[in-house]
Amino acid sequence: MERSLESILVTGGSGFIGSNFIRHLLAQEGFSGRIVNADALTYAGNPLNLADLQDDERYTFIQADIRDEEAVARLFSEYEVDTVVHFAAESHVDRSIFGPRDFITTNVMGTFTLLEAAREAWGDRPDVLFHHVSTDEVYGSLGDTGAFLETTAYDPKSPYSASKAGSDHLVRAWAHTFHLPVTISNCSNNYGPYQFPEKLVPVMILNMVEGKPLPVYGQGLNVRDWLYVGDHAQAIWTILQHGPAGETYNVGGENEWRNIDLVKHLCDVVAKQTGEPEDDYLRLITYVTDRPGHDHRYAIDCAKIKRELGWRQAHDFPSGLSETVAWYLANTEWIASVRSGEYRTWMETNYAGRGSVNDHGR
Ligand code: NAD
Ligand code: TDX
Repeated sequence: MERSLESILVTGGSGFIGSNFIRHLLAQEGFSGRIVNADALTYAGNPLNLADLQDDERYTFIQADIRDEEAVARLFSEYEVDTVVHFAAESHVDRSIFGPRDFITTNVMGTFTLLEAAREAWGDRPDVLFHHVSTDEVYGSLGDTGAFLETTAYDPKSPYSASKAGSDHLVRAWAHTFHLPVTISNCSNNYGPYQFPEKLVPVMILNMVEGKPLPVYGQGLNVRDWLYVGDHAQAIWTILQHGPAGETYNVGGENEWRNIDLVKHLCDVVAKQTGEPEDDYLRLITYVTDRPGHDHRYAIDCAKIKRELGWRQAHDFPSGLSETVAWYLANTEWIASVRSGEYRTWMETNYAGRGSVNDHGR
C-alpha cells in the first residue's frame, strides 16, 4: 500500500527544524500535496521563519497548541490529514533544568493528544503515517568511545531528554497496541539558518558580532555530533516515502566536535567573513559554570538509514557552517525580531553573576 502523503500536518513548523523541513518539502519535485503547519508560536516559534511562503497555496498556517484536544481533532477533520510530522516540542535543555513543566505538558501530553487524534481520525487506514521527530539525547551520555544505535537502551538524563523519551515510548506503544502506523527518527545536534539564538552555534555567532563574552560551559570538553538542518529535513522526507511503519532511524552528521574546538573554529569562520581579527573573537571565550548534569558526549551511528533507505549527508561541515554564519550575518531583520521584547539569552537570565570567568580560552 502506497502512502498518501497528500495532506501533511507539521507540528511546530514555525520553529528551527520544522521551518527548514517545510521549505525543503515544498521544494521537492516528488511532493504534490499540501502542508498544514500547526504551531502555538511559543518564544521559539516565529512566523518570519516562513514569511516567504505566505503566497504559496500549498501551505497553510494555523496557530494551535498540541495540548488542546479540540483544536487538534479539528485539524485532522478539516484538513483530512493523512500524515503527521511531529516537531512541536520544548527543545532547550537548559530551560528544562530551570522550568521543566512545559516540557512535560507539551512533549509528553501534547504527543499523547496528537496520537489519540490520529487514532480517532484514521481508524485502520493503511495509507497514513505518524512520524515522530526525536533526539539522540534519549540514549543518555557516552564515554569517549562508541556511538548510539537504534537498539541502544534508553537512559535519558535531563528533564528535556526524559520528556522526549516519554514521548517516544508513547508513540511505540500506540503502534504496538493500536496498530497506528508510526516511524521515529532520533537525530543529533542540528545547525543552520533560523535556529533560535539560545543554542550553541547562534549564541556564539551573535555574541561575536556584538563583542559579548562567548560562554563555554565547564571546560568545553563535552562532545556533540553536528548535522546540517537541511540534511535532517531530507532524512525525514526519505523516511516518509520509504521507511516501513514501525521503524526507528538514527540520523547524524558523523561530525563530532568538542565544544571548545567548535567555538574556536567558529571564531575563525566568523573572522573570515567579517574581516575582523580572529584574536578579537578568541579573546571573548569565557568559561562559565557548567550545565547541571551535563551529558558528556553524544555520537550517532546512522548506518541503518544509509543502508536501508539510501540517505546521505549532502553538506560537509565547512560549507554548512560557512553558509550558516553568512546567513546570520546577513539576516539582521530576523535577528532583531527574535531578540525584540523579552528576549534575553538563557545564560543572561539564569547565570547572571554566576558565570565563573577563569581565563579566556587560551
Ligand atoms: P524549536 O524550539 O526551534 O521549535 C519548536 C517549535 O514548536 C516552535 O515553533 C514552538 O512554537 C512550537 N511549539 C512548542 N510548544 C508547542 C505546543 N504546545 N503546541 C504547538 N507548538 C508548540 O525546536 P527545534 O530545534 O526546531 O526542534 C524541533 C524538534 O526536533 C523537537 O521535537 C526537538 O526535540 C527535535 N530535535 C531537535 C534537535 C536540535 O538540534 N535542535 C535535534 C534532535 C531533535
Ligand atoms: O552558551 C552555550 N554554551 C555552551 O557551552 C550553550 C547554549 C551551549 N553550550 C554547550 C552545551 C552543550 O554541550 O554546547 C553544547 C550544545 O548545547 P545546545 O546548543 O544547548 O544543545 P544540546 O544541549 O546538545 O541539545 C541540542 O541537541 C539535541 C538541542 O537543543 C536539542 O533539542 C536536541 O535534541
